[in-house]
Amino acid sequence: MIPLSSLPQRPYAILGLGLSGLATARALLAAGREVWAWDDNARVRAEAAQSGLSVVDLKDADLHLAEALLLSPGIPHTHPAPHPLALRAREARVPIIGDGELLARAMPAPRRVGITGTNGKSTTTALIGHILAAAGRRCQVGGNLGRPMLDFDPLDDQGIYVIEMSSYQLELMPSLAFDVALLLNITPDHLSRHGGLDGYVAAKRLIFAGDRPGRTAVIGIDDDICLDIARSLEHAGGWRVVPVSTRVPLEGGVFVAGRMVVDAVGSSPSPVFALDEAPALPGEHNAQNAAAAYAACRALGVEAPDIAQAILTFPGLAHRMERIAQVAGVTYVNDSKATNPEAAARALACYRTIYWIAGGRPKEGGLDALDPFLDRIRHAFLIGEAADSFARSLDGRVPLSRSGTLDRAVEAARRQAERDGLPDAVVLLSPACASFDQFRNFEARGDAFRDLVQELPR
Ligand code: UMA
Repeated sequence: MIPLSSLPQRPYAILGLGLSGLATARALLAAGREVWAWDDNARVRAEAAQSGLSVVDLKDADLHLAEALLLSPGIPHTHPAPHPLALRAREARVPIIGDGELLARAMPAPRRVGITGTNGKSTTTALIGHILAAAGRRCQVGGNLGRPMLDFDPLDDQGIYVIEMSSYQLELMPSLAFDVALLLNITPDHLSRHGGLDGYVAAKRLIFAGDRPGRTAVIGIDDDICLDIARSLEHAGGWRVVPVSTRVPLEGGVFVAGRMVVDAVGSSPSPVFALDEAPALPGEHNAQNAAAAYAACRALGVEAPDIAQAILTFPGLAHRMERIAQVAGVTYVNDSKATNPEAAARALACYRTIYWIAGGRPKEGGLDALDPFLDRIRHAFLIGEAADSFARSLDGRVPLSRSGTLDRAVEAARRQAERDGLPDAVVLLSPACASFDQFRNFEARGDAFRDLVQELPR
């Protein structure tokens, strides 16, 4: 936990008692600070009160007395409409900040790596943490990835915080400057929350807002928005900009040629590692993640061969194209985190002989995103509420059966994959649906898949 005893003594109002709000409350209380905790959900409030937190209805509190309103990242403060308590805080001239702001104020010395972008930021964050740990660096990894920043261990000036930053979080942390800031890519996302694309891009640019000596910006330049941002940072000066591309060779950057990551930051380009040797990083999107992580770790002084070695042993993130096992020549991959067709398409793009387990509670919109990859599917095994609608969409284009439940789907996929005996066969759980019809959440669905695979006859 981050020690917050250097912070001012006034009370802190906390709105939202999810992961980050509760971690903030714990850290402030441990530092002897007064906490006024509130959540709009009565059940959450009751649980917080039961755990000993002082629940205070912030609409009746005198916010002038508070040092800050600590806002959970998911709670809007501008668009589509500000939360009423954000308006009250503004009227009372109380700063609205997030947990990372307290981390920045309490722990100025350790180095910080911030990772943002529309896609790939969780994998890149975890990969950087993996490489740094393998290189013997003391680091703490979290942020939007799941571990709240105030749950981090305190570090000295040799330590490194590796933080995944969402656009929501970036708006709430004016002092959280980064020594190495990564912007991977930008495509439209969270638009209503940021009042449109311009607002979303402005939030993402905040990753470069702060000032730290010797700072490095690692920017994926394969989309026009990020390319513009890279150019404007270079033009403005103050940052060493390292561009990253999976599409074009770059002078002074890191790029991917074929499946080889090439370091062209120095005088002559040198190949550093082959992506095909990293089983947890399939697909073009992971090529960008790996190249960006490489550039960031070089900026932190890790030697190229050490990075190359560590990338090969990266286990990947749980539930995201997570390779579970190979049984009787068939590889089993858990991509339970793919809760919509776009995410499932990214997984289907990575394999050529797929026994696909899909379905659950369907999202709005169709399966069009999957069209380019349907010829890779040897058979689809459909489960959950989506089984009928998916079967109607895919009928005649993909051989399919309605398995109903995950256990039946795994068994049927195993039998068919083993019977076909094709090379590189993959049984892929990438549901393109939410899990709530049959599971508590996508993690429970992925865990159930892992258990089923581990019980398969070897
Ligand atoms: N709440 C209110 N009033 C509201 C809205 C919410 O009181 O008007 C309360 C809810 O009842 C709930 C709490 O606020 O109890 C939830 O807060 P939160 O949704 O902001 O989430 P946390 O649990 O604190 O988790 C946050 C991040 N969530 C969001 O940004 C939405 C987590 O990212 C992050 O892992 C966690 O902090 C730890 O740092 C998740 C996420 O979905 C993975 N991120 C988005 C994304 O990746 O697209 C940005």
